Amino acid sequence: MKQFKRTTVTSALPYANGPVHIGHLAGVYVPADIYVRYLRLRGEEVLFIGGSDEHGVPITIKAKKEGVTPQDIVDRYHSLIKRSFEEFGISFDVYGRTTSKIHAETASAFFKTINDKGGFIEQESEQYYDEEAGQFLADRYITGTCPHCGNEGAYGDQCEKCGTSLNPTDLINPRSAISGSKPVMRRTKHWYLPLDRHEAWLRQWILEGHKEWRPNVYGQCKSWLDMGLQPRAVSRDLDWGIPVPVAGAEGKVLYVWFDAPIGYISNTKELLPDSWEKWWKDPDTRLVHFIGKDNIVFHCIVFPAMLKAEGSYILPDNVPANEFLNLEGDKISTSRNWAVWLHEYLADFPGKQDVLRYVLTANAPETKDNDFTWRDFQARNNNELVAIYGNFVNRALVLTHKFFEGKVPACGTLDDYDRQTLAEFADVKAEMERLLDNFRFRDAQKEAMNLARIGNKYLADTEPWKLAKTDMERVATIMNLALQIAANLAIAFEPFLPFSSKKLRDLLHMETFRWADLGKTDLLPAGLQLAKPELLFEKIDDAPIQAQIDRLAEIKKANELAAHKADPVKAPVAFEDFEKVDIRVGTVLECKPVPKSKKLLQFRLDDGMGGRTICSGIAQSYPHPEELVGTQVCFIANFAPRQMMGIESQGMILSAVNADGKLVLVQPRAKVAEGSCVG
Ligand code: B3M
Ligand code: ZN
Repeated sequence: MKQFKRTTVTSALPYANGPVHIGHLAGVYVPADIYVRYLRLRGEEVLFIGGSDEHGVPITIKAKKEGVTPQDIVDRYHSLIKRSFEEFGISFDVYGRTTSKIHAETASAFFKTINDKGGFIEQESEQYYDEEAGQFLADRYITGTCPHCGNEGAYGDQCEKCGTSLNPTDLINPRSAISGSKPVMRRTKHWYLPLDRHEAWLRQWILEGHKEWRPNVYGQCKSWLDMGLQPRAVSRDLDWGIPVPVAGAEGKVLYVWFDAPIGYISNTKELLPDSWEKWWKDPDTRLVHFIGKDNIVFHCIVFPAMLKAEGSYILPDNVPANEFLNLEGDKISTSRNWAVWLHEYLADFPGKQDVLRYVLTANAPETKDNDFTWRDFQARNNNELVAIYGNFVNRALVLTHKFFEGKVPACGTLDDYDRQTLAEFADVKAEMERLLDNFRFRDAQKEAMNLARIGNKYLADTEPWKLAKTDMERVATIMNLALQIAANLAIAFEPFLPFSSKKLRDLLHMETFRWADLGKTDLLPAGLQLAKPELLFEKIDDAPIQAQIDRLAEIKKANELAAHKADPVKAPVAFEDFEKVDIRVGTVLECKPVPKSKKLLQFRLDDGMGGRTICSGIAQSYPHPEELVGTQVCFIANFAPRQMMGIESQGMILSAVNADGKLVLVQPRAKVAEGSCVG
């Protein structure tokens, strides 16, 4: 194996069009962070590059929906995402963004270099154009009927109902999502990266040269290569992105997947304007990309082809891509709100970053898709972090305070059991290294926990609290050894659980903190004063776990309603039964969010009968409730009043559930007298 001088680690740049969730963390950022922390602890030269991906069509769509600019969207989510990563201890050396000036310059220069070398082909083709809006339509901007399942809301690149990936021309009755008009075909010119020209060396480089890549990564590359590579367009007709930097390219921008990976380079430049090149151009530098499986082709085939075409860059040495993490058995989905968002997790479980890091690594989708469940989260916290690691460390500290005034006692003569215990953890370091070097973080973390198990068992078996009556010398030896194991744990867990490791290291007043010390039994000198014991982890009760499970159940129900899963139509009811429900019209006098509730709006209605208050769970569909004042709504007037977040709600306001889960108020088309009956 080639010896490298330094390592450049990148982690996929998340799209700045929404917050990040546990799937992101488990798939990319926690593993990358573990790896980087491990290398740093070894004293190696390493650089950890992150940043937001701020171009691309989904961002423009979101902006349009909200009536704001794409820049507003990326500003909002860039800071939210950056903060989430900081809070979870993802230790980037730089977290940049692709709307930065330096990125535009870097990406343009990169494009120009390839263009000057004749590395692109220019080609005209027919694409959908919206004559009313006066613009070409990205695939996502075209909707129509799916030819496979008949879904009328399919997109030009995919039908989300049946999952088939589509070309815009596959859609029956295509419509522009911008103006609603029927798009026409129009000729347009684009720049293509001729991947076919790169196929031969890519085959050799990956299929022969990188057999050590993870089977999922290698396998995906092989199947792409075996299908034969085609030229790929690297420009788009769009007004959000980096302008194509050549004459005759007005109104065209670089395709987001062309500029985004260059973002790794720009962000390095931003951090190290004078010395960035050695991290990208020196053959003694090892480049490692951490990504999710949906990004494999871009990092293993397209980006390497770009780097090669440019000519002055190194290629990735490894691309440890993960599979997906599911949530309670279902695929994580932003649009269905089926996710655990990092900022929400921290609001619900403050200070428990390491617990989530631990659970996500324990269930890391390294070789296959994996599942996150709240029950497993609770069990791993209570049965592993608290009962093994935390319990052992706490015992060691408490007993040292009890018997030795908190000072590390001197180690006497070891007996056979001590030696056996030492032998058990003698290979932890080598074993962890073998696993970490091969990106097997899940098993590496298991090894670290195993070390805690060894310590826990050692104290349980030797029972120093009993010996204290008869043999203090023996107790001193046992406690010395236990404390040395605790110090080892601070090192072994640092890459995985940095917050608790830091806490432990402070409790133990550890001076040196190096990977090289792992396995040593003289980390804490005799006589060293330790801090007062504090718990590393706390038990998590059923109540907060149940609250999370309930929240997901509610979301699932809403999603099912939205997907019309309630079909077929419910059993028939008699007219006199229907008549029992008294539906009326009222005018909104006041409408405001209910404090501490994400879902509820509080309405004050003129109902023609003296007025009433109703709470309705539509807050997420109506971000500007004050705009509803003066409009009319339909409500059920004869529901028994009920308490909602401490407010008495006198009825129910009617709304329809749209396919995207958004609620739309049912409102009379013309103004009617307050209190009018609906029927
Ligand atoms: N933003 C896609 C994603 O978040 C894309 C990654 C870019 S990495 C250069 O999955
Ligand atoms: Zn379909």
